[in-house]
Amino acid sequence: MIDEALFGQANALIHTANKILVTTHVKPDGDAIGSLVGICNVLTQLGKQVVPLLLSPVPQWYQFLLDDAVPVLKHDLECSDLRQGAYADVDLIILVDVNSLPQLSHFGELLVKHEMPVLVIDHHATADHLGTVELVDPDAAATGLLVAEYIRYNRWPLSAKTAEALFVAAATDTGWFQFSSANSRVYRDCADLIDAGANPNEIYEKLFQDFSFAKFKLTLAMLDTLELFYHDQFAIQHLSHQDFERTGAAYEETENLINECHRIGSVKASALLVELPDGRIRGSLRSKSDLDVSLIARKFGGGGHKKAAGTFLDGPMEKARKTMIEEFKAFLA
Ligand SMILES: [Mn+2]
Repeated sequence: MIDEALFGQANALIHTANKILVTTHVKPDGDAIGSLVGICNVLTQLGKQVVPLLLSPVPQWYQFLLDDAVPVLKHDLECSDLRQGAYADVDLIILVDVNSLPQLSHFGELLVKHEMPVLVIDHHATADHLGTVELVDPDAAATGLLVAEYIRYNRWPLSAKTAEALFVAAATDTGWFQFSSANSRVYRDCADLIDAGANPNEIYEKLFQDFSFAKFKLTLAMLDTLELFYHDQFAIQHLSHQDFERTGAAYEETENLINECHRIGSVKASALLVELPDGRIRGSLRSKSDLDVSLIARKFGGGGHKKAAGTFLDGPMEKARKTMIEEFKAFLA
């Protein structure tokens, strides 16, 4: 839970601000986008000028959350554009679902250069303490639920659109309530969001029953590489650049694919290695045991949570694969 005094400090920042820039981490997931939409909606209702900004494109299956397209840095505008046009005279920055510089890419470089108040709303354990005020609770299952808590504290009206966005945040960060993070607090908060207009059945169809055929073919390619180690407790799989070209799937379409192998009873932890167009390897790590995969991610400059973490590794694929198999040995062999 967040100290109420901190909510008061966050309010002070918001009340004195005229134009607020809201952003989130690179490769935004459901929690990132849901939290961003939620806080933007509420601030707009309060009469604030709000300028959202994304640091990577939104995966197609989250598009339904956005009424208007949100500009993407390095795609729709350059860093130098952030001092002019719609982004001129910003006097407060809000970061949701992120408190770490590497996760902010080019925006992080700007952030450290300029003296501007920053409000952080986040639930990650890894923190660079980027905020003037930080609403941070690593026990929260999703940042979206911290946004919901902040709205509730202020008794700000919760629209159906906002409730839907925050429900998506909670539902996706808990693997549709399957992870151990889905505790009674999550269900209670989500019940409130449903009462406010979120429709779980509709959201489920939009998120999980709307795959492209290309994504399905990509899943097959990934499963074809699946290998188990250490008495079948560690699962590793990979996707090459060619797999994306051949199937026509987009890079964003790997989200949640790693979880498939956790349906195997013996599997306690897993890695999915994805070869990027520039030759780097993106490693996603998952655990469904006490094994803390963020420890492994951090060794390579990455980060995340105990049960879900990520990092970049040097290529080629075979080298990255051997490195990961070796890293998990200490935990599972
Ligand atoms: Mn999150």
